[in-house]
Amino acid sequence: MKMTLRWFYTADTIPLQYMKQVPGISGVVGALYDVPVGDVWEKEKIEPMIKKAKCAGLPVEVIESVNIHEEIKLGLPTREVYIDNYKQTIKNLAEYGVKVICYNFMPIFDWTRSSLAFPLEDGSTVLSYERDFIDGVTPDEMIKRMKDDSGSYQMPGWEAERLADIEQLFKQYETVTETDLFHHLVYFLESIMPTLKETGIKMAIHPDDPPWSVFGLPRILKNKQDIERLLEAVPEKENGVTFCTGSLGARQDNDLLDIAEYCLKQDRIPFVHIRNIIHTGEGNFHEVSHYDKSGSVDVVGLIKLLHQYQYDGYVRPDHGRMIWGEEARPGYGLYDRALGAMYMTGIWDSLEEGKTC
Ligand SMILES: [Mn+2]
Repeated sequence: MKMTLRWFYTADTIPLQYMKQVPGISGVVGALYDVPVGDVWEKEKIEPMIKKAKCAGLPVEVIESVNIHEEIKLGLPTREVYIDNYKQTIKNLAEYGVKVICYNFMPIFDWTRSSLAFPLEDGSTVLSYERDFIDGVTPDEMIKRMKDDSGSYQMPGWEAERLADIEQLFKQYETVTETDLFHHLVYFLESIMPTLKETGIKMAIHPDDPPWSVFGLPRILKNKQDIERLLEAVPEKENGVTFCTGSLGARQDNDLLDIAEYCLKQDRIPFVHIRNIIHTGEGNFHEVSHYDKSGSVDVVGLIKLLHQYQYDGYVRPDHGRMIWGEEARPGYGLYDRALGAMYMTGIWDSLEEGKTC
């Protein structure tokens, strides 16, 4: 298990040195934030990002995310240009030591929440999801809420330019079924497969967040059945999953350990996001600390399972609470993620000890 932290590069308020001070951190999960979705990530831009992290002693071997252009998701003939660009981006990233690319295939919205600062009893704040709220607002109102809640921070996946023409985007998806969307994903993966084989890079799809349809848009990565269908349709190891406990765990009928074991058996999890949440009603949940007893996710069980499979891929604490008066991008303060990282490393190490007895 390689423990990492997500890093927002030039937009991050947390110095790399602080991340390095968290014991057991082996690298950061990086990205470029000034390249429009669909354009090639040029080497001139990749190099300074990778170098900056490397100089701080934190290699970037995972990228989160190289987002997929809507025309690929929509399956339009013009997707070929964007697929070619994606292949070039993969080649460029491979030259700088990148091993895994995290991405998602959710139409329009990367992830959705009703609040980015839901107060917990202990005075900390977290991200939350209330089904009735989301069901009762328009996408425009939703975008405004996200913008207001995030203050001056740019939330990943909520880039203003991309969401400017929201009505047009929704119109384009009117005739796209879940089956269509799935075929478009398979087409994309098959098209880039030779490049993945040539470079050794693995793709790790992030599950839908939340794992059900929002605003009537199709969703194809919600549960075990969806994951099975994808792994079987494109059986190469380069087609993997970002196992996100917070996303998949938002559905009470998802058995996280069962899904994880299904994927681990086939070596199909290049990247793990560990986030704990608590269910507060059907379709309602909020995030909590990574501590197992804080929420509904069996964090200890998952790490035991990873250890059982001698997992050597990348893990990162996903969203943390905002604690100790820290001001940072919602979900991505340093303090609670550092606690989470140490907690997970501690569980892992205790299992290592057990092995030698
Ligand atoms: Mn995640």
